Amino acid sequence: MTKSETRSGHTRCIRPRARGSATIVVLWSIAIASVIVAATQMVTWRTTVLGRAALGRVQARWAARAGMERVIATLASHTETPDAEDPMSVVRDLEFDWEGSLETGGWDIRHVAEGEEFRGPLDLHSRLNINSITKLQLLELPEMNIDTTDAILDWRDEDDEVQGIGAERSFYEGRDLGYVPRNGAFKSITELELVAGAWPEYIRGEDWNLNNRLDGNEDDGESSAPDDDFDGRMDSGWAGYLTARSIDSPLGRSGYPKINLADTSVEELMETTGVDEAQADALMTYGATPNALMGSLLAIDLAELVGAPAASSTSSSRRTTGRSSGRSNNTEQDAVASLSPEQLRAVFAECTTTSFEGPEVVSGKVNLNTAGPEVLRIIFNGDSAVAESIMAYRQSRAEGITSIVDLLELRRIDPDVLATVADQLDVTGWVYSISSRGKSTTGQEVEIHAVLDRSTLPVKIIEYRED
Ligand SMILES: [Ca+2]
Ligand SMILES: [Ca+2]
Ligand SMILES: [Ca+2]
Ligand SMILES: [Ca+2]
Repeated sequence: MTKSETRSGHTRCIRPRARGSATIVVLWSIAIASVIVAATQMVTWRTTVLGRAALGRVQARWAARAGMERVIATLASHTETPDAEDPMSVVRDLEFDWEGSLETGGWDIRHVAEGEEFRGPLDLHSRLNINSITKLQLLELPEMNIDTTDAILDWRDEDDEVQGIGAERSFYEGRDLGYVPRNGAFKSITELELVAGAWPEYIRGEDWNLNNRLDGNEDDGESSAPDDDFDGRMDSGWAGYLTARSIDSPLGRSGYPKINLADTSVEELMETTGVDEAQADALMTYGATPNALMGSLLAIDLAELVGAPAASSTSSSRRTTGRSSGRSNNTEQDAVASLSPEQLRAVFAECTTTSFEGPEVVSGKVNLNTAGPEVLRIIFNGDSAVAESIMAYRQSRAEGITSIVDLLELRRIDPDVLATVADQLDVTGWVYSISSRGKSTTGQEVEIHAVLDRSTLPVKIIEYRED
């Protein structure tokens, strides 16, 4: 008993202590456990949030990508089955693609051109190609001066001879710039920033990231770079009027490759364009002369171009008469009838004097249906009356301008002037710049910027970046 008493007494003495320390251990364990739980919860919560953000970004990215794929499909269908009578149809269809949604997000495609916002992708043929723009046209750009104009021409010409007051290799070497002029075609519009006197402010204007959209930092005055006038309108630099990406297509309005006037047959020309034998022969003779330009056909009579006698007015309007009189009279050079407006349209739609066989891409032309008034003014060497009359004419017809030959109907346009710039003009676009903003249902945003080329099929992505 005593033993047990003592034992129990002993135990009694010890137990409370043991119970106390056990309680402390338990309390500590609980405290530590709750810290661990809290920490784990925090980590889990963070992981979830991060996971959700990552998932949101993926969803936004795919929404943006879906918008781009939609545009690619529209572009491909217009290359495959072009509508020669309605060059504005591609513009309307692309406008229609400007927004769309998936289960997990949606896209928004728009662009600013000459200060105005438009839905859908930007036709890069609404701008002049930096590789074919002339000196007079360059001088029409805002803040442009003659030394920079010459330096731009020096950059792209193949020699090292300084033009006027331009800059060639020796200038760049003398300044230790670490680079010399390309002496070849500009590959991108940002390459222009390497040219002496071509400052980024002149080139980018307010569109600092060159996405053809007015972003927050581009319309907040001095609060962030770049400096802008905070007026809600995107004031473009040279990049708003120029591009290095537009490409001329070897395809005619029919969707088949264009006929090179220097390399065809009388039969092929007659069948494709509806000209008579003597006219076909004259077109081929002209096409074989060095530096033949399509534009000359707009200002100079075909007979005069090849030094042939002109057909009388009665035979000139009758294709069959022209052909038979030509045949009966084979000792002398055949009389050549003037091309009718209809024949001229067909010749411009399906023929070319440009060779598409070399390794270099052919610089793109300006699309008369999408160029803004300022680009049109620059092309016509600063003549704003011509630009306005082209804009008015285009807006009066739903299908737009179907052929450069249409411009001969405009009183304001001098055919001789038109002939000099005609080879820089077209009625359709082949290369498009797209800024597709994807937004997930959770609010994450991803912007895809891409340049798409439909001049041949399949449509090619020639530039791509994500922001
Ligand atoms: Ca040069
Ligand atoms: Ca921008
Ligand atoms: Ca700013
Ligand atoms: Ca502004």
